[in-house]
Amino acid sequence: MVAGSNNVFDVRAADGRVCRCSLKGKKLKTDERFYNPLTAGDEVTWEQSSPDAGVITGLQPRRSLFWRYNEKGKARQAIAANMDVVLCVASAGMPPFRPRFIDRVSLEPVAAKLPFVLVLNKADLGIDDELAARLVDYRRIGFEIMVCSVETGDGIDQLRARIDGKQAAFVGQSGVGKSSLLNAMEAGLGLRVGEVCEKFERGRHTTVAAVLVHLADGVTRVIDTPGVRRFAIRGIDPLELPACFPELQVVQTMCQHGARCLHQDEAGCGIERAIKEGIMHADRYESYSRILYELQDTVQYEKAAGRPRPDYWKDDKDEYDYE
Ligand SMILES: Nc1nc2c(ncn2[C@@H]2O[C@H](COP(=O)(O)OP(=O)(O)OP(=O)(O)O)[C@@H](O)[C@H]2O)c(=O)[nH]1
Ligand SMILES: [Mg+2]
Ligand SMILES: [Zn+2]
Repeated sequence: MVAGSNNVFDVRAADGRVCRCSLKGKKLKTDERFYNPLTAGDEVTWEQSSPDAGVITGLQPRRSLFWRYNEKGKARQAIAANMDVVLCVASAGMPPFRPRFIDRVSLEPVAAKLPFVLVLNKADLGIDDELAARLVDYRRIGFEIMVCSVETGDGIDQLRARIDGKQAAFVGQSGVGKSSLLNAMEAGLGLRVGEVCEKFERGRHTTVAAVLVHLADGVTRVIDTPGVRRFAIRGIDPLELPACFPELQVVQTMCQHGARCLHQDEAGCGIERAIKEGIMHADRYESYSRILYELQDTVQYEKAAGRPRPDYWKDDKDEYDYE
């Protein structure tokens, strides 16, 4: 499946032809409820109905999936499927670098042990000391970092080499330059690129739906995804959250309750010392605590009420709330 929504999906046949397809019965049988039945990168079974059209009959098991929680639909929203690597694109400026957004995006790849690369684009706008220090810290906890600029061309060849022969999903805030990077890696892709709003320094959601594109070598595939404002997390057991933060594996060895410690004021918890000793960055701990609170709050609410939590976590209140 290369792209699609609203029961119109483009499927790429083995010979490279793209056929416009609908879903048989408008639904697919899946174990879990999703906001959208299919996303870019999915592999499907389908039947040809005319030379350029067909009907999708089933979804092949996904080898990997990148998703977020859709607040409106109250379900997981699949963003990209079957990728070998997730590249989270961030920018040095316009829009500003948002580490807590990156932390959220990294959870699923870290938990699934899926290769994860943090791509810092717009390096031409300058990397200040604070940003440089964060990159060093992300590298320290095991994230792969690549620095590049579409403007100067720096790092583009390295990025192209990193995804060679793979299916690679590009995710991140709107306006960081995901589509621009893909266009820079290969002439003729022609993905739409948008301006960044000067006033709020944020993108304009130029890419509106995920799309899978085959590069000219015939084997490398990239998935361009729309930028999201807020990256909600649901459906992770709070006790499993620490496993999504590599540095907490070290911290737990300093806690009396070990792997059962959630690092929130428990007796004998080592988190304070760990932050002082530089084992966990204070801002990463802030990220972790906020997500934990969100997860616990949902779990506790739903346990008490026996129904889904109401949607009071509206995302549009704060222009600058990117996490
Ligand atoms: N200065 C500078 N600007 C860049 C760079 N890369 C992209 N841009 C600009 O950033 C703006 C947004 O780029 P897009 O490629 O549309 O960003 P996107 O991440 O695809 O955004 P969405 O599709 O909305 O998620 C455009 O005006 C680009 O020209 C870069 O390396 N440096
Ligand atoms: Mg785009
Ligand atoms: Zn602890």
